[in-house]
Amino acid sequence: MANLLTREGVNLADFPILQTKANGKRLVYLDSAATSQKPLPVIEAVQKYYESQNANPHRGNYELSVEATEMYEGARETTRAFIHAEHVEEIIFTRNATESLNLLAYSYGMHFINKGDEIVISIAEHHSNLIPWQQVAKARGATLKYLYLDENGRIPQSEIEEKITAKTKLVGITHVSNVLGTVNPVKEIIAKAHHVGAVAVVDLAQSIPHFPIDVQDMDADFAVFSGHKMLSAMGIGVLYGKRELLDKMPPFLFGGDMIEYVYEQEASFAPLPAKFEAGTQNVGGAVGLAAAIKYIQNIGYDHIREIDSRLVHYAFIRLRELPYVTIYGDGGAGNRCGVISFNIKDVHPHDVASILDADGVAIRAGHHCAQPLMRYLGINATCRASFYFYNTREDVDTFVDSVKKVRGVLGFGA
Ligand code: 7TS
Repeated sequence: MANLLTREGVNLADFPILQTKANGKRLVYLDSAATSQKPLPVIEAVQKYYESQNANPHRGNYELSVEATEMYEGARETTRAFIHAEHVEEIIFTRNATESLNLLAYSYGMHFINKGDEIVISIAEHHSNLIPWQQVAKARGATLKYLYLDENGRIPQSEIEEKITAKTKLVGITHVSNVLGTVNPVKEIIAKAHHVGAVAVVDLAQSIPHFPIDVQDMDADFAVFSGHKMLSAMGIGVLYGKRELLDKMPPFLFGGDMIEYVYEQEASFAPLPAKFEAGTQNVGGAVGLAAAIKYIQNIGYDHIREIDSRLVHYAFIRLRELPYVTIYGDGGAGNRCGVISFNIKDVHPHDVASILDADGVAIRAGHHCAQPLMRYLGINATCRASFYFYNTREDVDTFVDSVKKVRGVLGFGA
């Protein structure tokens, strides 16, 4: 195999999929905001689990089940340390960020938000952190309010000051926008939420692959993320919650593993975290998540940030040379994650994605599950290229060369 060490010292041989072809061309994968690719240590940890460690945890009294339990609970501790939660029982495993947010909507929102209360979220939320709160607001007679963005795609201070008030009972905010890549001032927003007595939910889905997270330093009441965007398999996600809040919330799902005693007409429930983990859990997923965390820690967030920034900056410079390209959000590559949303004059994003696909370049086109944001920006859809540390400068070159062909292919002048 060719030398697959990139200039930045990342071992691309760890990512077998990046050695495959798309439409006969070298795959240039620029859709990591949708899901990241998986390195061999993660794939191997999951395989090893199924080859030699698989059993239903918490149930059996035999060696294998004990081992599966240790693997599962070990992954919980690895996750706790990774996000700097205080207590291990504050880590609830779910399927993904979406399920974590629905758990919160049902177990917190439907019980602790009341008529006349206000829920505040940003207009840039992914539907997963928007529709659950819409449902809560409708069911409970509360009002859903939005923090709108300035022309650079940032939340102005005045929005935070004016919208989060004594009526606000819950603030939901994404750390990083999956469309604009902008990094929101979550610490400041959480502080303001606490100042008015509201709880704050932070969506870490797009930030945790790129930034070190400290939920205590942030002072988040709840935080959610998906494993699959940070190198692990699909089907495992996390809900973090402060213990005193999780303790007072009723269970979301009912069934096996989450009970203490069950009688014909009544049941009492297990303490955290089991209270929120009904049914057989995704142990292989948790094992893979722990391996992904170790992989990220071995590379180091400083290094990841450096590579991300260099790639995004370079892509910005090259795209901005093209007069027919509109880039959304902050015009600079400043404080943003590895996401660039753009459109090509007169060309539908789906056509752009298809033309790039023929060159082996995988980008996303559409509304990115953020229709209210699209409407706010006055567009229907964008093209989105998203980068991670396994991308290279050559990937950016191939991408931009392909973008340059688009208008010509469709018969437009330059
Ligand atoms: N929150 C944000 C900010 C996201 O970007 C996503 C997924 C989710 C929540 C939901 O994550 P899930 O794992 O539960 O689906 N975002 C995207 C995306 O941008 N393209 O595909 C999925």
